Amino acid sequence: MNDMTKAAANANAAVESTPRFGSDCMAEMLRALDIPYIALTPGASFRGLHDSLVNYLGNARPELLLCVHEEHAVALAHGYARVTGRPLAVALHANVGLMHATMAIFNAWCDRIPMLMLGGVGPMDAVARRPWVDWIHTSSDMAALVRDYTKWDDQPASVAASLESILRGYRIATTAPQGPVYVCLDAGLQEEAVASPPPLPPLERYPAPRAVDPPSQAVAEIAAALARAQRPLFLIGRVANDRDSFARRVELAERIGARVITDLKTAASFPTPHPLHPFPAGIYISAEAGAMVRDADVILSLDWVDLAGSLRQACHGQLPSANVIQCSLDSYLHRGWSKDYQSLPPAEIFVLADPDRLVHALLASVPVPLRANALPAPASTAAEADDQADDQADDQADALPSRDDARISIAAMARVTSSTLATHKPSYVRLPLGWPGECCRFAEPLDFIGFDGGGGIGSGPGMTVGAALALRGSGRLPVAVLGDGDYLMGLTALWTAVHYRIPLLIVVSNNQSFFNDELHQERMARMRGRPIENRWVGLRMDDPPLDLAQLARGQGATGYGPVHDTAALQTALDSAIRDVDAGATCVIDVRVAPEYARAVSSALLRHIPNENDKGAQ
Ligand SMILES: Cc1ncc(C[n+]2csc(CCOP(=O)(O)OP(=O)(O)O)c2C)c(N)n1
Ligand SMILES: [Mg+2]
Repeated sequence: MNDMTKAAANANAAVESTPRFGSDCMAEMLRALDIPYIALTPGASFRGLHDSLVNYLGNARPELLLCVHEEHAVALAHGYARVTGRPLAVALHANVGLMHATMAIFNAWCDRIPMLMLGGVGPMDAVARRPWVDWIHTSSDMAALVRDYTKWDDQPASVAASLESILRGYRIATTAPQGPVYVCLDAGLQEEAVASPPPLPPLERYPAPRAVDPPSQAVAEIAAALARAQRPLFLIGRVANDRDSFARRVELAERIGARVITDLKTAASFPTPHPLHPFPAGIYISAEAGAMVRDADVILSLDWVDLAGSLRQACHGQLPSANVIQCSLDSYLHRGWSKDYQSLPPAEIFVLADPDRLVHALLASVPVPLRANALPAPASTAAEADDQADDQADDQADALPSRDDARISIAAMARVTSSTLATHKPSYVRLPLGWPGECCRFAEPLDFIGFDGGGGIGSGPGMTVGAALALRGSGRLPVAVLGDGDYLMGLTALWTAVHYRIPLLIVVSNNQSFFNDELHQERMARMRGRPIENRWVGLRMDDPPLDLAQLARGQGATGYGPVHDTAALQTALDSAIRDVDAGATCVIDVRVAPEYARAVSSALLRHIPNENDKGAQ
């Protein structure tokens, strides 16, 4: 019996066999869908459902995961789905709970994460409302708060309709392109006594829709284009994380002899040590990877996030000379409010298909290797080498007075951390912007889980807990390297990990600042001829210094640090690995120097000039 089932057994279960209330039926529907957990922060708008989950289903399948903030509940479901590909349910209290959850929902939306969010509202029948609180926590259109960044929503008006709505929501959330859905359950319906409960819809009559293969004509054209190509290049973005799909991508790249670029916004999708993957993955296209983009004559994008932006970055604002093939279903989700669909990509061939299905089909069309060996990767240009030298010189010139205490460089922290963890099968849930490429060695799916989707800081701890829950018992060590800002915004998510005995390791890259924005303030000051020494004002968090390890210990986790040098980091890592192996939730506070690699800073701060915008940098 694992800890979660023990927790379920500990509940004073008076499990009944026949549903008596509307929410008993709703809870049964969740069980029929085989949803293992429902993350929540409690609220009276779903007290009926809460009671049914505990006292009707016995707090098992789904089992409650108590979170101390709704943002953590959604982030947890996000991290879980990143690992398993499967949705969790999340219960969100009327108005205020949903409001708390919004940033995490936006992250999940941008990351195309399946999630079944259940809200409470009302009672919609005003006569049944309690004074005051039911009125402030009732809205005419609750889903309006999140409609622009959810895939679908509903507020069913009967118990029977609620069952259909939950089933439909599950199917929509899990159909590609995936996304979070929101079903708002009237508190009146949840609490309604049902004399003759509506039957659950028979799931075999409502199967998941079958995915469609890419059109054979398009597959033939793409296969021919790749066969003709002299310097084919794959950009691998949002794809499946199962081993078979991973292996098929390798097989296809080898048969075609295509070079490959992967990305840190998405999970490990191709072995980075493979000779066809010559340069490390990054959040932005590196100078070396950019040279490969410019050198390529055919580019196949497997749902690369921000294809147009990456091509423009690589080609200095110009269109690439290569023919571009885009394979993505994402345009099915594009809406007006959010611009997370990114710039319109140029593509001679655009296939509206699941990228892994295209890979599958191409393997059948390209049965033999087309090229014996990997193409050598082109060197970056002399101009780029000069730029890099200038950047290094700038680094010297720009250096601000350092703070008195000793700090580790991010590169040194990364080297020690990745080499120490290498033999413990780490799954990196998150890496910070300054993490050096040479420490991103991802040989298998789940070696790296991905990013947050929407750039919403504070999601790191919650996503880590969800990913670690999914990885529990897998033999992998879940590890997240989080900025101190991200950690501080989301740290009470750790309580859930401690409470449910979810082992994980968080290494905080603690520069005692929202440092990303120091770079922006420095840039503003430079552009306006103002003192760059002030770049830290309103951003630095060192007076008083925050005791990050103590904040972990305060929640029952194990906290190490602050560590100021690599020897102390090594010692802390060795102990933390033993602790995590024994089931602990661990945090190491590492004091790092405020710096990113210059190339990262440049990509972060500059928009890409285009032909009409030569002056702006
Ligand atoms: C919710 C939210 N607030 C503000 C920002 C703007 N922002 C982007 S990066 C960043 C700094 C994050 O600090 P930290 O996690 O410590 O990372 P660092 O840049 O210091 O490495 C901020 C505030 C954001 N992306 N999300
Ligand atoms: Mg920071």
